[in-house]
This record gives sequence, structure tokens and C-alpha cells, in this order.
Amino acid sequence: MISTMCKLQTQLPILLLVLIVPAVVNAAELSVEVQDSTGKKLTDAVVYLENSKTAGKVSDTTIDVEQKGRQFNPLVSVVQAGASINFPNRDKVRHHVYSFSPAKKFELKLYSGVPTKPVLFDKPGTVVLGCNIHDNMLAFIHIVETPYFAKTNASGVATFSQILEDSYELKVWHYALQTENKPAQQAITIKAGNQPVVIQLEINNAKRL
Ligand SMILES: [Cu+2]
Repeated sequence: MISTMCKLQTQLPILLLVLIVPAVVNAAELSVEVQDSTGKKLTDAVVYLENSKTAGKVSDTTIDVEQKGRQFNPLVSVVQAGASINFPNRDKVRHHVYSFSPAKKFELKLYSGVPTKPVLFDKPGTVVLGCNIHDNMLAFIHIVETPYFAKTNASGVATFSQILEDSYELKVWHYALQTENKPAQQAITIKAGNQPVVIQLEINNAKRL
């Protein structure tokens, strides 16, 4: 009995250490520059980090994709699965917004103003938006399974400030990708002091807007 007690007492500090260590979670920054194969910077690329831990989470946020001047704004949106999108019409003409994409098929029949209900996007993938009335209206929604996502700015750079240190798949999608809806991807380990990453995509220039 005594020997068992002694053993327990010596083991306890070790046990506590083991329990405490995983609770210390560090967040790191990351900067990703996206280029085409000639080194030209790509704006509106979607950059995101996924792993098995990010996949189970869903978002309950709602964002807007408006129609203004007979165009969608913004051209590219990125949301986490579970998010909803409003499609307010800021024009005087009516629009008829639709998608035939497998990730979300829907239509908002000819309307003015703000539709009463936002549209839910709960499956990962790419949704191409169009308008039945105005053939030149085009926009994209990329749905991801992670809270870690960003779009590249005019300098082709996407920045992240708070990624939990872990191993991820870094994925990059652009609407003019040669491989259609298949994002480029590579494994990445996120830790403090990550160097900026440069990703080159095979772009179909005929599809660039
Ligand atoms: Cu329209």
C-alpha cells in the first residue's frame, strides 16, 4: 500500500505536465503571395488552410453579394460552410440570380430590393452566379471547410493573423484556374516565424475578367 502511494505521488507531477502541455496553444501569422506561371500577381485568389480539425466546424455568419450597376459585387466571395448570403439588388432594374453549381443550386426569381431570406451555403465547393436577365453578370462564391480563409489583395497577397499552430493543407483557388474547380494545394506546418509563401497557379488567361 505504502509503495503504491509513493509511486502515485511521484507520478502526479508528470501526469499534470502531460495534461497541461496540450492546453498551451499558439497562434501564428502567415502571408501568401499568389502569382500566375509568369510571376504576375493574382488578385481575388482564395487562400485557405484546412485540416481534420477545421473540417467539423461551421459558420453562422451572413454576408452580402449585391447587384449594382448590373454587376455583382464583390466578384469573388469566400465563406465557411454554414454561412448564408444575402443578394440585395441596389439597381432600379430587376435581377434573377441563379446557380447551377453542384455546391449550391438555387434561383431568386426576378426581384427588386432585398430578398426576404438569405441563401444557405453548407457544402464546400465553388458556386458560379449568373443573372437570367443580364447574361454578362458573373460572380463566384468559394465555400471552404475552415475559419482560416482570405482573398488576395491588389498586390496578390493574402494575410492571416491568428492561425493555430498545426499541420494544414494550404489551398489556393482562382476562378480562372486551368483545373476548373480544383484548387492548388500543398502541405504546410504553421508555427511562429513562418516565412511568406509564394504559390504559382496555372491560369487560363481567356477566363480572366
Ligand atoms: Cu440582372
